[in-house]
Amino acid sequence: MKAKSKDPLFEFLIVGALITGAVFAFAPNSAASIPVAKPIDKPKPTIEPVLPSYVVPSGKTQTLVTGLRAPWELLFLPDGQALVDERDSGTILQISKDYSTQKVAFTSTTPPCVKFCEGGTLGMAYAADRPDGKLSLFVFLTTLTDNRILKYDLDSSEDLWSLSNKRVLFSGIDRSGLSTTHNGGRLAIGPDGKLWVSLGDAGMRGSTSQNWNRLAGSILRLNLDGSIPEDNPREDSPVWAKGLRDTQGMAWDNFGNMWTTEFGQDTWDELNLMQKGKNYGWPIAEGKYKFAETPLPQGNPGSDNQGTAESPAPTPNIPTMPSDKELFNDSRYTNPYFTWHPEDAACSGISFVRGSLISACLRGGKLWIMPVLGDKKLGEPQAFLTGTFGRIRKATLAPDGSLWIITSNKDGRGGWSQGGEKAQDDRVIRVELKTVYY
Ligand SMILES: [Ca+2]
Repeated sequence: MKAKSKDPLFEFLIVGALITGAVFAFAPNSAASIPVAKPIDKPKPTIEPVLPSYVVPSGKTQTLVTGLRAPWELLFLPDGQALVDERDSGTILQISKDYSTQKVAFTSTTPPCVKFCEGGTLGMAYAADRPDGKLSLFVFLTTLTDNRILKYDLDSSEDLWSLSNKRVLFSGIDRSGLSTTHNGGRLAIGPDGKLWVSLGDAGMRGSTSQNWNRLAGSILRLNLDGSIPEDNPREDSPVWAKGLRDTQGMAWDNFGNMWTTEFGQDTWDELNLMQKGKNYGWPIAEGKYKFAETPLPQGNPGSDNQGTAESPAPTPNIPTMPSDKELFNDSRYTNPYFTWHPEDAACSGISFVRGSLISACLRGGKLWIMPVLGDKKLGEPQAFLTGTFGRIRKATLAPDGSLWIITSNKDGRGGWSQGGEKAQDDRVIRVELKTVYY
């Protein structure tokens, strides 16, 4: 019997065809092409990556509270209700969830000055530094003799907040003579849990702002009991930075960097990146330029260039000094990160909100928003709400993710028109935000 032919080449081709067919049959895309080895699947991330983004107003706004007069600070409490204070009346009000207001306390019934006042009941901040996590409220107050920080117990009962146990935490901060100018006055609890205080030069320029032994013209850093932290730049000194003319805004971004807004004299307002122990140049520099200082006038030392578009700032006695001629470059002093002309800025409060630094501007009547692009790196400022609500003192992140702003049209600087009418009151306005990806 003739054995079947077992041609080795024939057998190789048959076996090869069978194997290839089997491989193609089991391949997921058998119609595709030659199978290739698949990489081992990596575990899928359970959290979506956060895209670089920041926030800006969406265009939707809503007036929540009317009838205020020169509100200066707006804070949200842990239960979602808010506190707002009025600079001149010394009233601290609660804004309840239905947007009604109730008086919580008076800091003082004595106005600290008569005309062109910048002082009064200014910044507020709170911390849970009492037993059982109970709260304390810190309030910045200008008196007839000084600027000082009050501390209260802050408690709530049946949705109503109250203040008690008023005491003076820290006093003796310089104030100017007639018109209480350049007080600074913002308070904040920093990421380090300390109480931060932004000040102005009290109208005394270099004699305070360039003197480390004077409180005015500085950023102060305190423990919550009013004592001096051991890791401040100078031993037994609350002064953390110097060379400031009038700083009313402090905020920390997600990299932990501290940013401040500062009113300039005539030509340049500033945004500063704050660093421990640094000197920010006033009055040797204004903005990024050398400041041509002239002798201080007697009496009223001048006020911040916060005047309105219609009404120039009340800066009698101070001659206009051209300070944009010579760039300032001196390693002993730190130049600002951004500058604006006062008519476009005069920014008071600043907040960090979801990737944005948001500064609220008086004379400019707008929000300047700066995207935080990285560590110590900001995108170009963008302007929003220009002229819509008049002078804006502060913008605060609300618990629902929107922004609440407080106007300052009744602060004695002429007032802005609202809808063609001179503003009759100050307001709290809700500004809806939208996210911008880049
Ligand atoms: Ca400066």
